[in-house]
Amino acid sequence: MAYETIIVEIEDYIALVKLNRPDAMNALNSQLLGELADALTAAQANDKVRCIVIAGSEKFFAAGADIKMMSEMNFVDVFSGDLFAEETGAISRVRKPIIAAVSGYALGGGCELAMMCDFIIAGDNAKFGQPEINLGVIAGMGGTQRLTRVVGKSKAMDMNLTGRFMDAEEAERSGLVSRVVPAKKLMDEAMSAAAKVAEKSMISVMAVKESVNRAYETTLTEGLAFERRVFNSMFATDDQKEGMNAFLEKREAQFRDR
Ligand code: DAK
Repeated sequence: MAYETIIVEIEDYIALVKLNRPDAMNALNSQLLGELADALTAAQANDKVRCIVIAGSEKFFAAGADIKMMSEMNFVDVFSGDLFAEETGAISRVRKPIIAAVSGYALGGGCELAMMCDFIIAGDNAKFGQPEINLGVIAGMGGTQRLTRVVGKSKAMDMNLTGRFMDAEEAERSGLVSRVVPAKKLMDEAMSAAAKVAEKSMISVMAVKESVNRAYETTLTEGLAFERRVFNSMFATDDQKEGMNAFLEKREAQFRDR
């Protein structure tokens, strides 16, 4: 599929997906989210991809869902069409790890897209926000849910009720992002984090993703039981033998995803 609103580059087992609607600050419309879902689904099926990075440009990751598109919609359009549900469902089903590299604005749906990724690395110029309240609506792809689980009720309420933006330093302090780096070094940092992930056993990587995500879906007791079961199952893999033997033999592990 030829894409018009994203650019995909695959190299060294990393798929770099760049959002590319510069005239609208990468605002998310059905085409962009559809292409993104398609590219991520293809990356999931591609043996040459072991980690995915989603990025915008230096000034904006994405300034939210496309307000122009939404301004022409009514309740029936949004409800009957189940706006963005299929696309976001496809993104959430990707089992390979996804890193968001956020520089500049990540607002509304842009912040929510970053939170759909497995972790966020931010440039020191990043600004996160859920300003939908200024448009007379509320967040619709996780801004009241994922954000609350990540930063807690008080800050999530503050962000969603006032519509204010959070800078990179506050985002790191609140646990929204895993690291903040100088904006100029963001892509190097994100790509080198992706390269680190890409060299692990894909079985362990997907198991980590499943287990951490389970923490958001269940109780601590259930989550710990799930983690234990997954841990035990790792002992059925060749990569567990290889990883542990390589450590004892003081050499690099050669994982084969088996
Ligand atoms: N949509 C469409 N165009 C946008 C846009 C957006 N979200 N954000 C910016 N643009 C466009 C501007 O209209 C402008 O276009 P031209 O006038 O040049 O044609 C261009 O990008 C540059 O914007 P500005 O001139 O405003 O640039 P500034 O540097 O002055 O300001 C800004 C940058 C990011 C602070 C400002 O543009 C801004 O406040 N943008 C809107 C941010 C926002 O309100 N985001 C939330 C959108 S609502 C759903 C799930 C989720 C959602 C919806 C439904 N369902 C599951 C049903 C999500 C909703 C949202 O995200």
